Amino acid sequence: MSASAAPEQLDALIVGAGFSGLYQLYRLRQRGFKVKIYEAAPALGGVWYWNCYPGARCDTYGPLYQFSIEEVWKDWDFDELYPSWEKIRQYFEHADHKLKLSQDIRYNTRVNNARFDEASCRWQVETENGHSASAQFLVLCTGIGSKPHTPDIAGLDTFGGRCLHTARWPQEGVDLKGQRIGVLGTGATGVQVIQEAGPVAAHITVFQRTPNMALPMRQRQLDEAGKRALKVDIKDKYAKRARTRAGYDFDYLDYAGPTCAGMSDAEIRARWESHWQEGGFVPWLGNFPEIYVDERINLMAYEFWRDKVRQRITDPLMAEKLAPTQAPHPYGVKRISLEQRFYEVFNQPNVTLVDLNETPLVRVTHAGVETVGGRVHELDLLVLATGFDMVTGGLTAMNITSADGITLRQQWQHGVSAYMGTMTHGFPNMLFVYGPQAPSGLSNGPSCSELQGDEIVGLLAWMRERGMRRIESSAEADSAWRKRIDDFAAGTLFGRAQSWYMANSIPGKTAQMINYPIGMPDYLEQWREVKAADYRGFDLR
Ligand code: NA7
Repeated sequence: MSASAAPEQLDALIVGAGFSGLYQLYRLRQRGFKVKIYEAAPALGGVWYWNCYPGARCDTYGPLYQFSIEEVWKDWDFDELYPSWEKIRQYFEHADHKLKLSQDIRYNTRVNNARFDEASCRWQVETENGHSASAQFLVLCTGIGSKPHTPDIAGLDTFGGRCLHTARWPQEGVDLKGQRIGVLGTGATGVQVIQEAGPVAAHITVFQRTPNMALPMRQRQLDEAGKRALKVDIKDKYAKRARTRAGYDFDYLDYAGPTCAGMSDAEIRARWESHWQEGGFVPWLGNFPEIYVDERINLMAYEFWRDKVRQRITDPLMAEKLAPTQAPHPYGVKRISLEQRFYEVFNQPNVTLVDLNETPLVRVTHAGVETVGGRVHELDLLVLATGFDMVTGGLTAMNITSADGITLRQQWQHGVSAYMGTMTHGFPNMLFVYGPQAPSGLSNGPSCSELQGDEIVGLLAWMRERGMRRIESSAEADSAWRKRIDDFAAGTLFGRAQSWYMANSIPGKTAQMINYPIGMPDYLEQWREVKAADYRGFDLR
């Protein structure tokens, strides 16, 4: 792309071509807005462009991991219940073909700077490749996992082998066969890499800080009948997303019931047994709501999980590391991952588990990773499955400056306050979807992208109908929104784990509940109330 002299004039500039950005493009264009997406990658798909590491796959089952737009879903099927990154990329190409998205996307165009100009009431935007735009609205759709986190580890640059972050995996792939591989991190990504590399690597050394309370995925291949079965009632499934806490087509009401009060422990465990056979997120999102607030029920849930997992691990010492007797943190308040053969990998003779709490990492050397006591784990490939500066990182990575010269980074240096999870005071006409203080990380991604996205499209169309040009959340509304979230979270067990939900897994980040934890129905109810009061909390002109 060559630098163009005059700024591109737009009604709305969207940053990011993942689910939320593409949905905004499609819906705003339908409403007659002149709109473009600027996307850093050379293709659409958001995280699914960058995260092409071996085994990368979605933890949401296929029918719910799509747009609810009939034109797109009616002739699309995934070939597995939980689709791989390769298939999700093909899905985005299909959506592009159907909705003609790419004609309004500038690829290889990373937004560097954006500044609000009060006089024109427009955002002035510059990109890394020298392009510029002037837009009335800046709609940020950078997703929750677009800024990879590389920990500050001594000697990382001295490593003689290859070191790769999973979110910057080479597009041409990497042959893991016969290699001595180290994997740092056992989050959703680490689990997937480890179970993929296990069968082919010469040796794997897993560096674990916190055990993952992973659940059985119960993956299956889909034949034609299986694909057809998943399409039955699909419209009802999409409609139901607005009525469940996490934007899925099931909830605790479908599996556990509204409460476990009055049930014996044996009855509760019997219910969990059937959840376990169901697999996927059912033992988590389909569980009794008490698991988030009641320490006794939560501990029972942990012990149920622990005992199930330990049955699959032959070495008792290994079992104690992966599923400890004492819960490392409450069950379900840190992102649970789905696994297919993760625990069996640790029964292989070529797998070493290093407990970083027992033997902390000292440095990376030319040969590998050195832990306390001088032991060097020799490696050919070091995989950093160390995650992201989740939820806010993609937003604060851009130099976004308010009319008063305050950057978004400065604005949020002591934590985020963002009314309706959509705007922050001082940054007029800048809206974000599937970002901080919206359901986001506590919701299925496409569900939040669409349901919150519809509210934003509706808001911008409402303004246009009334000839309004400027919107800004009030400082009071921002603070009240943050308080609502903080107060709710304080009554739960979320604060008892270090996690990206609580924004405290990245050194230096202000600890706070960073998503909207009260559930999708409540979030949408807040929108209904705000709309009924002519968008109360927003200053509109
Ligand atoms: P996560 O879930 O943030 O996991 C990162 C992992 O890396 C986790 O196990 C961390 O341990 C570990 N980590 C991070 N920094 C370090 C250091 N300095 N030393 C040792 N270990 C470290 O990222 P993922 O990529 O797996 O998943 C992100 C989301 O993408 C996921 O939740 C889904 O929503 C999709 P910790 O647990 O903090 O002790």
